[in-house]
Amino acid sequence: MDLMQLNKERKHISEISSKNDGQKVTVAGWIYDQRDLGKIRFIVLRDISGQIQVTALKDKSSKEIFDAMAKTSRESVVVITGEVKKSDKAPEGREIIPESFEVLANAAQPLPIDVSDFSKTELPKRLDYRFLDLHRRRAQAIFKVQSTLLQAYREFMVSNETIEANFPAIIGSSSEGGTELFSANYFEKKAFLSQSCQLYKQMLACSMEKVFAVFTVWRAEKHNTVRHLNESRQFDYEQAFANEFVVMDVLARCVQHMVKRVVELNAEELKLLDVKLNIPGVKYIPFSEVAEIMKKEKIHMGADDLSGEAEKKLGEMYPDTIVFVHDWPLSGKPFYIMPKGEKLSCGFDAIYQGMEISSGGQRVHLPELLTERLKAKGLNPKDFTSYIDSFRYGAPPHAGWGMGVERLTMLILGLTNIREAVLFPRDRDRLTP
Ligand code: AMO
Repeated sequence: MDLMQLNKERKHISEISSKNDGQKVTVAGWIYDQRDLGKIRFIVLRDISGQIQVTALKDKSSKEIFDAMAKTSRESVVVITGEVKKSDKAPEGREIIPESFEVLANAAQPLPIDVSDFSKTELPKRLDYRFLDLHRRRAQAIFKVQSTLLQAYREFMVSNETIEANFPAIIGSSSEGGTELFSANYFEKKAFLSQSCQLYKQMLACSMEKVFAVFTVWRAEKHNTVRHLNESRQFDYEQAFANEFVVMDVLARCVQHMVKRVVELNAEELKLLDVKLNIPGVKYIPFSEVAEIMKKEKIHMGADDLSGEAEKKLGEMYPDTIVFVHDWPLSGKPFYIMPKGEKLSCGFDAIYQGMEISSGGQRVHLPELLTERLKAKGLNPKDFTSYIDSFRYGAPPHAGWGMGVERLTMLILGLTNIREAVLFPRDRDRLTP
């Protein structure tokens, strides 16, 4: 069928119900399953919206269609036109009796991975064939939810009168400390892939007041864990005339809105993934109090950082809650975080379902103090000249945060490995596909 015509005539499978009984429809999709009972042949056809049974009877269907239904391999792409029939036996009470059957693309056999809903193929192999893994409804469900998160983030930010921004991905010096940088050749100069848009979003907020971005970051961390990627995406936010408490409140409302939208728009996907999702509550705890709790619980954590175990404990104590751990020790936060007295800082981490989803804080907007903080972290202020200078000509106090897109997706859906939440993961061992 001509593709223009197909686009006009095609119905998505989810639009077809028993109410369409007797109507002629055209559907297009992938053959998910086939069954041959001799005189009757079934196909389960899948498109992005759902699945439908296609039933052909030896006596009633044309021989051509009856044969093609058995011959065409699983995951091949077909266009079927036929009559909708109400049927108590078929899933969702309806099926299609085919009148034409056109193969648009054959799928080679055997398939290298199992793409059924009950697939037992292990994650590394599925990622080797990610393009095919994305035929699976469960994989599709994860990225439909992620798409809602991305849209809901923009929705919230736009309603919050925040300006969307883009930032350079190639940078001249570190933004998160000296380590963990991927280097790149940039003509005669040494360059790096961006670890965050931190310095740029700060410079921008000092004129545009409220800015946000969805930004890709690269970190050359050598460890291979189920919660880290070498390339990940962040929801970034920065606001002028704000301290950490102002932006923690923005983060809480933003995540609540994002979760609410997933609940509203992704009921099918949540059901398929067996996830019950609640709009999270909010809890604020100073770092020192968390340290006390963990001491009592005999859970190890650092003097200036939480451990994975401590994050997990917070998740158990406060399920379905965004736990803001604030008044963080200064030594545990980057150079750009504003000190609070000698030992503490205006930095925070947000923990959700037992894992860090975000960190942020009020920033240092005073050039002299910033120079001092860079030196204290063993960095050379000369490498940050334009950043420091940007605060010399009228820069308001400001604060912000960054939140992992894949981390949030993983925690909302209870996935055990962050790689499930990235279309094409980049980790220590993986550069393709
Ligand atoms: P931070 O480094 O804590 O802060 O990152 C912010 C959030 O991004 C996610 N994240 C990661 N996700 C997967 N793999 C990684 N390797 C990885 N690293 C970070 C986490 C984390 O909480 N510029 C600051 C933010 C700010 O202060 O505005 C920053 O990048 O969810």
